[in-house]
Amino acid sequence: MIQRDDSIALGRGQRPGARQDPRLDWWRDAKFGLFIHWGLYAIPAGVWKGTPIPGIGEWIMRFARIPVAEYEKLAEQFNPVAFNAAEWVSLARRAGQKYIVITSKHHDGFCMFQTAQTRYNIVDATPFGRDPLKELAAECQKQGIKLGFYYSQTQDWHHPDGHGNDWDFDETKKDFDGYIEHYVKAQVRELLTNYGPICLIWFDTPMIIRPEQSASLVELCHTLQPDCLVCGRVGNELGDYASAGDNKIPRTAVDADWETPATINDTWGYKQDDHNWKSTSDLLHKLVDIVSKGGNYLLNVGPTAEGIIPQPSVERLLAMGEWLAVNGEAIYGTRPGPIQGVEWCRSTARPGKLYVHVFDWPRGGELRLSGVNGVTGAYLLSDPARTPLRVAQSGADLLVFGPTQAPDPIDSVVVLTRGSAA
Ligand code: JFZ
Repeated sequence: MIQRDDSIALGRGQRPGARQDPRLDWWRDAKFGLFIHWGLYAIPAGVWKGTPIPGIGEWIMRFARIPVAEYEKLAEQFNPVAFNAAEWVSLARRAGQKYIVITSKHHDGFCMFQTAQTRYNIVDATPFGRDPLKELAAECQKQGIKLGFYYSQTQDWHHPDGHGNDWDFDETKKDFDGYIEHYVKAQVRELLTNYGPICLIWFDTPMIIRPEQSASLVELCHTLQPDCLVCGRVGNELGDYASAGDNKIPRTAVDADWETPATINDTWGYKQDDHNWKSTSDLLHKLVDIVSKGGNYLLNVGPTAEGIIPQPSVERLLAMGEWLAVNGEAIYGTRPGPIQGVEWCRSTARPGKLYVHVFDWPRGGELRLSGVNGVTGAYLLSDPARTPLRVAQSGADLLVFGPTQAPDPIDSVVVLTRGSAA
């Protein structure tokens, strides 16, 4: 079952009808991205001193109230020698994903990039000594995938003035303004200066950030790289596009620029005990459901401390890529179609064509569609010969006569041509 929810925070630039900004054109067409949550939390992988810690893995420092002095030591062991930027980027490409968003700094404050603002970073504090974001940036350029950075601007449990750590630091004595002004801004500047073109910055959990602070972060990003998009979680209803709640899909089509960030299992950062993998069918249905409502799907993987993307994630992404290799025309560059609110199918559209995504193929292969008109022909997207399917009008409904067996067990796409496009 698809979980539905209407909780989309629409920012100023994202009000219905506001899909005008051409800087988002690529993003509106991309539909599917790879989210990567990777950091020191992959070492404990959900278990601290022998005790499994419930909840999402990248939150272990807070959930177990681990003191900075103890958590910091994880850096001395962090040596992900199996990390291979070319393989990660190639996985995204083969999965049919058009952009990658990776954690540059999550709430634990550990920097997965070289920064002059703290020695608490992967180059200076680990035996690994390499900058994986540099390597990913080079590979993304090479393989034609866009790269964006997740950056936790409000929560930082390592910085004495960052928000969220009340077990080491006294929240009332924090200079949060100074932290934003001198630390966060300096790091955003590094991220948007040292890694080539960055497609977006994915800020998160705005919490206590004030409107003028959110606004100045947006401005900083746009000044450094005018084409860099800013995720709505920068806070205070700002940013270039809206973010749905994690794993949440709106009930109906939303005429705004929005994205659903989602897990493949139940955690973002790697957890050794989380084997609750969603099926390929569920993941593809979610992608299609989201695209049919006008959104993007940012699907997460949590690599291990060795730098390996868990095999169950790889298998599912590749299976999605196989379906997309055949049916991508019904996803990329499309807009929501006219058939909405029907349980057994979804619809996407582009000028002259309407794509009916059939999740539950009807007995006998006879599709009854309401609310479509001007149809001049029909064929299965998976059929290279485009053998015409018989169509007939039945009152206000359109009937399409397909094969008796579902052409695809997950989503069979029927193309309806309209107007002059034959
Ligand atoms: C945040 C993070 O705290 C989490 O670790 C992860 O990075 C995720 C992608 O984002 O968690 C959230 C943020 C917003 C909502 C839920 C979880 N929300 O709006 O429902």
